[in-house]
Amino acid sequence: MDRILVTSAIPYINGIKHLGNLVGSQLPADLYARYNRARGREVLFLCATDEHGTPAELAAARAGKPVAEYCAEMWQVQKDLSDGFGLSFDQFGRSSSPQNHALTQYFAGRLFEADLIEERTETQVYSPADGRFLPDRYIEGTCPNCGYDRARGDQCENCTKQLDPTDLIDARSAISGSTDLEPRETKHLYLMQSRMRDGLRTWIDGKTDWPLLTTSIARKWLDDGEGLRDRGITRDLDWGVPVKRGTEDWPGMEGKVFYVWFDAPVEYIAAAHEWADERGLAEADWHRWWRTDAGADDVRYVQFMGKDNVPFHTLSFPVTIMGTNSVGAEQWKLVDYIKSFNYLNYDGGQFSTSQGRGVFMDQALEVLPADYWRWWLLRNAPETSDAEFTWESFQTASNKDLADVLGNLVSRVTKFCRSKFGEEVPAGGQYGPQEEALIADLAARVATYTAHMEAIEIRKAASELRAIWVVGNEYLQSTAPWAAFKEDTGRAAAIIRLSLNLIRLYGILSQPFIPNAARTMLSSLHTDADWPDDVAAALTRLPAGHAFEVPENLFTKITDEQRADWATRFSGTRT
Ligand code: B3M
Ligand code: ZN
Repeated sequence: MDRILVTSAIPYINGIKHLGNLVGSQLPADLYARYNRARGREVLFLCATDEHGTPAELAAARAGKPVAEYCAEMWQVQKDLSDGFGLSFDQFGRSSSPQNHALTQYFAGRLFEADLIEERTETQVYSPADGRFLPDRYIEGTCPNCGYDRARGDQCENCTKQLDPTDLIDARSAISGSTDLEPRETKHLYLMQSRMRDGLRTWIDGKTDWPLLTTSIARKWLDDGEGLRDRGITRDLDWGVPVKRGTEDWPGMEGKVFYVWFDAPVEYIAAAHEWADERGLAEADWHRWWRTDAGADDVRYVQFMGKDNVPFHTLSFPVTIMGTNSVGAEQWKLVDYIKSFNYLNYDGGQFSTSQGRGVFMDQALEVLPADYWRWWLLRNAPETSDAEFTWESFQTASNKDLADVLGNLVSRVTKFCRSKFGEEVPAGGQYGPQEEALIADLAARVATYTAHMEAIEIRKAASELRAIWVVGNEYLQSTAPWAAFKEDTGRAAAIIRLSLNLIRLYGILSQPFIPNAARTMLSSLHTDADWPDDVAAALTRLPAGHAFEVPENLFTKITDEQRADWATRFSGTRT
């Protein structure tokens, strides 16, 4: 496969994401996209903000802003933070884009043709004072279970009991406070997922190489009768994609919008359309990524997401794609591999957006540059079980791996060379048995690292990368060029020549994890970043006489005072 399509779950627009969100999809997706680019493959890496639904409306109302304005502002905030973390999206789109409106309506039309959408009439709470139907979350009242007077129509926050709006005592509108609420009939569209059960099962059965976390969730939902029940895909809201069949109005559905989980995955496709439009490219340029009838057959499509998003990506969205492909000539691409993640916890509890608990993306960058965070988060990615962030573990990983091992090697080698041989790769001496042993060891390790990256085994890849840094340090320690220099300048020159090439190798291999440090390493060596398929050859790439500069220190250590300070600063909840 020479072309790789990568998508990350698209973050909700309401508010800044915490580190648990980041490591659950966007960051590992970036790792994989960067790795594939480093291998010379053509990559399209897409993400976006998920802008529809009640949470967006409520957050805008809390901010006292029209929802469109709120979303535009928060998109910019999230975009800047993703740039800050070095997330190398080719497009960071918006699910509210015109392209997504059109594509969502197109898919709905095709699903209707495929007999996978049904109209149903149901009864919901209407508020004449607000002039609208109220979704469960917009209804408040007293909890029949505990007496809490601000329970919501779907759940009591105080005692956690699941509720129906009709259970509430003295129910009122959360928008206007009006208690004049009445049941009214309203029509909605249902996606008949249950009709696709067999097709979905066959498809999932074929995915024997997928992570167990992904397939076990998919199977659980397939087996459980509830899991694949037909889902309402429309809502009585103002903000969202208006319900249409393609470009035509849908009789009886005036004033309604699609449910956020119907249009959000379509944004993966729409983001490619946005990408092409913003660059003045043709339709064919994004179709070749997404339509197998238009050149996307040789694309490998990999999705990244937290485990709570898996049902939507293994069941609902595939129904949209398979159903659409069953009518008409246009054939859309199904996902080839789904990498999903468990949760990251924060210091003995959970990260929580609603409670403001943990470290959020903006705060993290105020404390330290992105590479420190990227390294810790990816090295501890919650792949096979939940993981836990503690400041101690963060301090240790940063100080040991980044500062002591990698940073120290780069600084010792370049500074020693500058002081003894000047700022160019020294000539003289020859590689001997120690170099041969190192090269053989590294060749095996680079092969292992590559295999882990291909398999998206992130923790394993990180620990192999760390081992690759460590063997370089051990080599330097045992060959001791500073001592050798006094007896045999040629020998010291050979060791340093190899070590400078080692820095180049590390720069290339480390790019997906710590892109900023890697860029500094490679640019201070004035070198390219060809993937080291042949490690021995790669370690001779910088010849004697090749000029370099001593880079700034790559990493500084986290002091105990800083650690204690941050632990206190981030112990409470954010306001
Ligand atoms: N916004 C949920 C989440 O951020 C949702 C993902 C949509 S992916 C199409 O966890
Ligand atoms: Zn209660």
